[in-house]
Amino acid sequence: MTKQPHILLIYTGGTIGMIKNANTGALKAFDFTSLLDKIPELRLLACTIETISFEEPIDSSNMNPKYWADIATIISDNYSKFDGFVVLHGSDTMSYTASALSFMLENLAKPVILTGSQLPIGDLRTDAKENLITSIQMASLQIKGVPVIREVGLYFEYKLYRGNRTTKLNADHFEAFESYNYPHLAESGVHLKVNSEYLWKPKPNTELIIRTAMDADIGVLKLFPGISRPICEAILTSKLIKGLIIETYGSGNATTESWFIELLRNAIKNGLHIINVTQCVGGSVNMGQYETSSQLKSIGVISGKDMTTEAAIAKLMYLLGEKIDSKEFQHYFETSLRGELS
Ligand code: ASN
Repeated sequence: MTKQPHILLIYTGGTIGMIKNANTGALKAFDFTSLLDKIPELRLLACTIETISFEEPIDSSNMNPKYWADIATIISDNYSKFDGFVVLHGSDTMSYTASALSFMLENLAKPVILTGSQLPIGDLRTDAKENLITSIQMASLQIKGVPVIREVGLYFEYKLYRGNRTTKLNADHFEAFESYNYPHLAESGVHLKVNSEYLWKPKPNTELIIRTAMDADIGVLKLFPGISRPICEAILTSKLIKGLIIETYGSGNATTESWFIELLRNAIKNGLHIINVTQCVGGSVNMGQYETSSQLKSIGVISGKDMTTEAAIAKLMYLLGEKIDSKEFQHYFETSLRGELS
């Protein structure tokens, strides 16, 4: 008999494990051990499961790079012992964590699947059970003893996505996530259907390296018609900031007003890395397609291509944390490292 896959379930918090406070009605995290008692179905799965929990489970609005490093370290410390990892996480910032983990876990060759739910696991109409059970099944998929998923995925409401391609786009629907610029990796229907051609293929014969030195001295500036000069100036001349993501219009367009371009030009000259990411949920930055983006390209703005803002934030923190040389920064940013851009 072949050995059953051994899965580590890492509980960080989120709605999935929350319970209503009877007095206030507010949702609050509760002890993880009782979470498993709520799903006896887990014993029916063709895998063995061990669990590990954050000492203090958190609402994912409190997630930060230190917690990302904790999750990456748990995975790395247990990498040889387990065949796959399922991370239970709040949905609010799950796409950020999925993106960050994808960069932190270099040469990952086993499944790391993030999931959570919109309703707590104890709720009658909960989406938590399906999300949890199918995530464990996805993490258990193997062909001849080799895991099928060998990257950081996000499973929610019948679909498995590449984690660093996702965005949370609905606070109410069970279908809360989407990946507009990359096809989903697998779908759960009557059967689990894996889209093998879209799966990440790790480099063979490499070892997992964890890289947890994220540098969070960054900013995101979302453009809007009427954005004021003094506010842009305050951000772009700040000595504190090392990298700035500008969320531009359409295919990477911005106002051509000279004060704006000059501010960007000077900031870049002073060593600030400026990344162009579109405000659109789908599609790509293509600087030079319109006159309103040609200048951005010529002054050295880096293209975020079709990356989500979540992935761009994680990548910026990661490359800054790795102290990538200024000369190589643009090259690394514009190159796919973990399938985060096309
Ligand atoms: N606020 C919750 C969280 O992100 C939302 C959820 O999990 N659905 O932790």
